[in-house]
Parts: sequence; C-alpha cells; structure tokens
Amino acid sequence: MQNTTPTSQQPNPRQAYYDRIAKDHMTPLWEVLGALVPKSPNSPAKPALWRYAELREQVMEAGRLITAEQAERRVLILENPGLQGQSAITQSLYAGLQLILPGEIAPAHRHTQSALRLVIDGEGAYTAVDGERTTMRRGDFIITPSWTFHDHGNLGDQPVVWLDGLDIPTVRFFDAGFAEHGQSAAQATIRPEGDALARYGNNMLPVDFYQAPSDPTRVFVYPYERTMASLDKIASGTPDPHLGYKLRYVNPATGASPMPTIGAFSQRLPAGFETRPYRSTDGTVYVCQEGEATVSVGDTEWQLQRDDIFVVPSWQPLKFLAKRDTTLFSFSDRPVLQSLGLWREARL
Ligand code: GTQ
Repeated sequence: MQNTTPTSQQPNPRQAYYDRIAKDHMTPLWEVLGALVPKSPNSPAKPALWRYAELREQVMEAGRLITAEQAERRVLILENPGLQGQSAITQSLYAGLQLILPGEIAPAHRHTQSALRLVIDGEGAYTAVDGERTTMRRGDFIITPSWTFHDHGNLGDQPVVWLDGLDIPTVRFFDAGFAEHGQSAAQATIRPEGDALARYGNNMLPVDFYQAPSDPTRVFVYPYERTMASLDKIASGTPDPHLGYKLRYVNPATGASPMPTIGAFSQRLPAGFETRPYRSTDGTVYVCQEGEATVSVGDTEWQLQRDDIFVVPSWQPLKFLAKRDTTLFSFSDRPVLQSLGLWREARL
C-alpha cells in the first residue's frame, strides 16, 4: 500500500497514473485502504475542554454585539479543534453556548435537527415546545425534538446561558435538513406549564397513547431536581467500577432515548472514587454540573470544575478521580450507533 519513493529524475509511474485517472474522477483504493477501514476508530476529533467560568465574559460580549432577534439564535459554537470549520464537537454532534438577555425572544422556528439544552447559568428564561413553555433552571435537561416549533424567551432580570447539543452534523451527513420560521416570534401558549410532564412524565400515560421506539418523547423537560434526587438516592449503593452511578434519560413511554439521534446521561461519582478506564464508540460531550474531579481522556488530563464542558472522542480511554461528590451530564450519538449495530464499549 506504500507509494514507491519518487526520485527527481524519475517521476513515480504510479503517480503519473493517479494523475491521469483523477481526470476521470477515479482514485486508487490501495493508497487509502488502511485509513478507510481502520483496525479501530481513529477519530480526527480531539479531546477538548471549555471552562465556562473563564469563557463567560466572552459569551456576555456577544450580547453587546448582536440581539437574539437579529441573530435568530445567539450562540457561540464549541468547535472541536480537530474539526475546524465544521461546526462540530464530534463527527456527528454540534454544541454551542446560547445566551438570551432579559426581555429578548429567540423567535419560533422548527427544523429537522433535534436539539437538547442543558441550563448552565442564570434564571428566568423559558423554552416553548409546540405550544407549551417550560421555565429553564440550572441543570434542567430540555429537548426540542425534530420538527417541533420552539422559541426561547427571558422574562427575568438576568442573562441566561445554556449548552445546546444538536445533531447538525448527522443531519448534514444525510442531507436531510429542512427548516421553517414560525408565524410569530413567540408561539401562542396552548397548554399550561407542566402539562407534558404530568401526562407523560409521571409513571402514567394517556390511556390510548402508544409510541414506536423511534418516536421522540412528549416529555420535553427533565428537571434537575428529579435527576439529583435519583442520583442522591442510588449513590448509597455499590458504584459501577467504570461508571460510578450512571443513568440514561429515556422516553418514559418506550424506554428508548428521548430523541432518536442523541442519547443523554447523568452520572454521580462519589468523593474519592476513581473509575477504571473505559471507552466506547460514541464520542461524548460532558458537563461537570457539580463537584471537582481529575479527568483523563487519552493522554490529556484536566482538573474539572463546576460548569466545565469537555469532549471525549470515539474510543479514547476515559477515567475520573472525583475529589468531591461530582455530577456529570453527558450526551452522545449512542442511540444511532446502537440502532446501526456500531456501538461498542470496552471496560479496561
Ligand atoms: O435553539 O433552535 O445552537 O436552531 C443551533 C441551531 C440552537 C435553537 C443552536 C438552533 C438552535
């Protein structure tokens, strides 16, 4: 598969051949086979860390340069340093920090891309999904499934920032992007706040409601206080040696991932706990919601603080040492890989 070394006197006859066939849009497999069919994943994505506490001022600066209405969505994209120019944090996923200032509206639209929000900073904003608003509180995990109308607003007196996670690169890969604007900036409210959670998110369902596993959940907010109550309760048991106490968010009607293209997780590592190394094929974005920990991703090591965001590319070994009780949110393309038979994990 190696090219023979060309000399200055004798041009490589293979190269001359490659140049000729290139005019007919052909290229030799044997030069690239090893990269096309690797022995194990070799992602161009790199481990990377964003410290919200250090970036906050730059996020706020965007608020002085453009309004939410002008921007449609005022977001700083978290771009993987190995995927520059691609608006991607992993090969399949996008992440960004969205800012909404008091009184602003990020106008209603819908698109085939699925989105999640993880609230980081501030209080008083809401997201409306298909006519129902939910107040955004720190740590809440909120989703806007594919093709649902959504707008964001801030009725409070503080800037509010959340992490957006979207399947933008996945939808781009499949060339399946559609989008349209809503009729008005803010959707008319047609259900009271909490309606979806009461109907679909309280261990009951409307009597004649059935869904296929690929359908997104009607629950669109997973309140942080409920997640923390579960983690607090289970954290008195025996932790998984590789994962600590880790739960996945589900569509309560089916047990499947809340959205078909993005899976989400919440994890507790008790103070002093050291995980054994672990890797999986789903490149994953993490948020340190509480606590303090050392994390290593491949050869990279960071001291994690509250509100730090980091990305673990596919198949990179990951391990944690928690200094205090630490709570981690994460999201990845795991449901896609699982439905295609491509998800693997290794407990090292
Ligand atoms: O809030 O609808 O970060 O459409 C990127 C695209 C957020 C959103 C993003 C979007 C949104």
